[in-house]
Amino acid sequence: MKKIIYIALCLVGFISCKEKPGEVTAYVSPAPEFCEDSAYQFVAEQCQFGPRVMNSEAHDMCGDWIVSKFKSFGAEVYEQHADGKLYTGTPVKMRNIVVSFNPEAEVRILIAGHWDSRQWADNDPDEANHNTPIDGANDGASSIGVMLEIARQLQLANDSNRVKVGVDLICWDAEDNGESASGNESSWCLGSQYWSGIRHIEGYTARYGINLDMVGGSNTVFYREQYSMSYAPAVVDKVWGAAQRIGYGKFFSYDQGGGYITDDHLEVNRGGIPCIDIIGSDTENGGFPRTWHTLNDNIEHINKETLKAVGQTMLEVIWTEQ
Ligand code: AHN
Ligand code: ZN
Repeated sequence: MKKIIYIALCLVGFISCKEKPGEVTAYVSPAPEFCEDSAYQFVAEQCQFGPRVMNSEAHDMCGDWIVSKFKSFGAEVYEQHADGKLYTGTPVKMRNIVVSFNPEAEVRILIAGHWDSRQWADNDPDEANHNTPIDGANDGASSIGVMLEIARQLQLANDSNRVKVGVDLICWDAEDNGESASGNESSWCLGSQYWSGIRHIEGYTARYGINLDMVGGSNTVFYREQYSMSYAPAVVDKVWGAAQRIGYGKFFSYDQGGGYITDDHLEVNRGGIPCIDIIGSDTENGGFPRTWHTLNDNIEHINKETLKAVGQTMLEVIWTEQ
């Protein structure tokens, strides 16, 4: 009987995976455990709507799903609907989704990512695919998948391990229909451009922001992006430091790489909130992930370990903020 109880206890310890057997760490994190299986499921569910390209039915339906999921995790949800125009001249109906936990808290952390997917696979090796929309499993759905799991953990921790700060999760629309390799910077990030000018709540601000982009790919590493280093070096230090502390230094590299990347974090910075970009690079060539803007950016190339590294680091940052 004793033996059975002992085995049962070991199993519980193992399944809860708070401490892996044989792993001795001096640091005990106050953060809950980020579940990468859950995040992966949220990525898969977005992909099942089909490509979430602007003005499409899949886009609208996935937007409704995102809103209802966040509400089910107990968040306050604001929506911004606005008219935009692609660089091609096409008018688009934009929808930013702003999700708040502890809306009354004064100290706030902003975490964001885009939920739309690109309408052209114009980096696909096969030119015949250049006008085909992409699933955007990594480029789009991965950030929202991580944010949904953060939200689920915030709700679960409500009774026993409640977080002290306010957390806002913003799902940007219309990020990914920019003009490639053109220098046409303002053709990207239409949703965050809009929000930067007109906030979901007048006068809204946050202590700092963290934008997530392509945070679920295989063969992925995160370098310190250069706009982030110029606008928000202390936030870069905080996030990369958190990652090293909990054992994800392999993913959050201090090597040179990344360069200056036009992304939603830039608009947040221009709006006066220091904001970094955690954006995936390919481990082999250091550029954008190999599936970037190709038809291969689908659920088959999503890696749970990458989701875990980013998600757990975000929980670490949230739960250690004073
Ligand atoms: C540019 O290519 C200039 N920026 C890329 C932003 C982006 C697109 N992130 C994901 N998809
Ligand atoms: Zn993209």
